[in-house]
Amino acid sequence: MQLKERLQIRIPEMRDRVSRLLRTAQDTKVSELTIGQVFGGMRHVKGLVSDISSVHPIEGIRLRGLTIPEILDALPAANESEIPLVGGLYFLLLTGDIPTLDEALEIEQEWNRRSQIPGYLIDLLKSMPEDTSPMTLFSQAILSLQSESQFMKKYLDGMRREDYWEPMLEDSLYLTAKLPSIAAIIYSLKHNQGKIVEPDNELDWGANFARMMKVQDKNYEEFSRLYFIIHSDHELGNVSAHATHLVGSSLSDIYLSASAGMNGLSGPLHGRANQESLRWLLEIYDKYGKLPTKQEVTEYTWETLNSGQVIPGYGHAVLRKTDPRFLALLQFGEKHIQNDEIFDLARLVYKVVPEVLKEQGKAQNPWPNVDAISGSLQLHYGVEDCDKFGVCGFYTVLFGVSRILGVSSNLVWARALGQPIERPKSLTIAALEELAS
Ligand code: CMX
Repeated sequence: MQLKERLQIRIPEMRDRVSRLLRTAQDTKVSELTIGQVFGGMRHVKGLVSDISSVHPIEGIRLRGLTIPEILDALPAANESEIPLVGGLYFLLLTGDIPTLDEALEIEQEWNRRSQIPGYLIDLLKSMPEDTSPMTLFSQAILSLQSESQFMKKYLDGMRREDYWEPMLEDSLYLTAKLPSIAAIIYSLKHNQGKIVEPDNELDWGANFARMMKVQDKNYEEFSRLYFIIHSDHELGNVSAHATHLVGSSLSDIYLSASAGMNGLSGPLHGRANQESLRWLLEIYDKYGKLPTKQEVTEYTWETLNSGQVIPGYGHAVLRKTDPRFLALLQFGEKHIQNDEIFDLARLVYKVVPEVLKEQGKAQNPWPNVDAISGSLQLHYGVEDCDKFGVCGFYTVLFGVSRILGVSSNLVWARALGQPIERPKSLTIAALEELAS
């Protein structure tokens, strides 16, 4: 496999760089910590290392050093597609190199070889109460594959530490290959009487997902590729990435680790914001029974803030400008979507909410993140977030499908570089009081 061969070259290079750093600069200070940061979710504390992505407050995410527009430009696309293959993104995340079309297609083939879903996973999902949340199903589905872990088998057989990354890579390919099917099965249980569409091995990851979702509009294939590329990673410190990394640091395999990450993604302040954001847009739309005016959106925004709630999809812990992932989706929608009042409302909200948040003066970042618009686009293609019981959360599953590409790449590298178990120190309040006195 070209991917594995490339990693066999990259890993020794990176090991050399890390051991040189540790040999020559082990005691160099990286970060100082204040009491405000200890109580403030460790914001801006530099305590993790990953080359896979980094978030700049103004430029936004860079995946392997490339901005979102650069990624969309640089990665290879198949046939007549405008949006690159997700397989190419996975190659880039894992190796740091922009793949050729051949290398991107090889990942797609590797995924297709591993795409079969075991019967027990489907039985498990079918056995759950009908009103189970989609993210609970998603996390359980990932966890249920744990008995397939090559890493665990080889670990128990006494594998050498420097070889850990290889079965981790195999497990990561095995899991990521199945994610589009797992998501589509969850959707079919919720919306299509559990009628499962088998993956087509001739199709790529994004197109296969669109097919299994039974979305009629062919453009959903392109949208799915875009969606899965832009949500894949957002630095190692965000909750889903960090939870996966933390659990993985105890040498838990990818299934145990990624399922923990997905439980973190389910929170309303993180990945669930995409469903909260659409719910908020639909509430405004329902209130006025039509596309509201700018004035009406302004009033509704103040009502939400005055009732002590946040405006979902706006603000960010790191970003201080409009999220480029938001802009990528906005541009896609403006090119491909006409006459959709919910998408138009998301665009109108973009004109209103930052001004209101600035006037309120609390949020450090009044600009939208990716979650402010993604739901309006999914809904345009007929993909719903909520089921007939009013249980919502399918959009967070879609975020998770993509995010596992990033967190699994990080775990392969954590194994390759022999990263240790994570164990920061906690202090009592009395200890902090003493420090402050
Ligand atoms: N609406 C209203 N108030 C907001 C706000 C928003 N969208 N964003 C921040 N604030 C408020 C905070 O609640 C905080 O208020 P208090 O001082 O009363 O506690 C104040 O502004 C300062 O917060 P901050 O430093 O700007 O933001 P944080 O780093 O603490 O939190 C985030 C970041 C994303 C949790 C926050 O902006 C938020 O709740 N946004 C809405 C939810 C959302 O969109 N989450 C998705 C983030 C992206 C992702 O992970 O997927």
